[in-house]
Amino acid sequence: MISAKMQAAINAQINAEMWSAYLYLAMSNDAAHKGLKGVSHWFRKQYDEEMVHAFKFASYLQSQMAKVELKPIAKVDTEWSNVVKMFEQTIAHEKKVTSLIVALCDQAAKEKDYATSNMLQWYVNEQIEEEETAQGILDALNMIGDDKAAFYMFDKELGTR
Ligand code: OFO
Repeated sequence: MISAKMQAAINAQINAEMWSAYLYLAMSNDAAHKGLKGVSHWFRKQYDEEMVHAFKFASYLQSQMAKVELKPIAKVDTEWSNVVKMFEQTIAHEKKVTSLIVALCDQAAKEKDYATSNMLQWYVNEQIEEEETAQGILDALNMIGDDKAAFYMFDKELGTR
């Protein structure tokens, strides 16, 4: 059984993961609206990943006989001036999520909650990947600059995710 404090913290993280999903769904919709099929697809997949993150936390709570409490999801932006802005926000957001995961790790360590610490290791690794992937895409975008043909290929490439 996990502590009430840990239960509340994981429930807050479920909300953060769902907010992330909502953010990426909004980016997917905006990209579709701008005619960027590949970018839209990439963010739609990212939405799926965030929902997996949320469900994984929910399953963990249930395995510990703890209650999942779904809280309201705060509003997200719905429009971005360009794809660079989307990925800049993605990186900033993932850095913030990483800090939330680290705070959960700190809490688990403080409580000597080894089961939760162990479960959280998956998220620690996942965050490394999320930040690295988003940074790689932003680096590619910066290389592309104003090259329309390269941007066309970039959009196609993201569509293969
Ligand atoms: Fe759940 O990793 Fe992104 O936010």
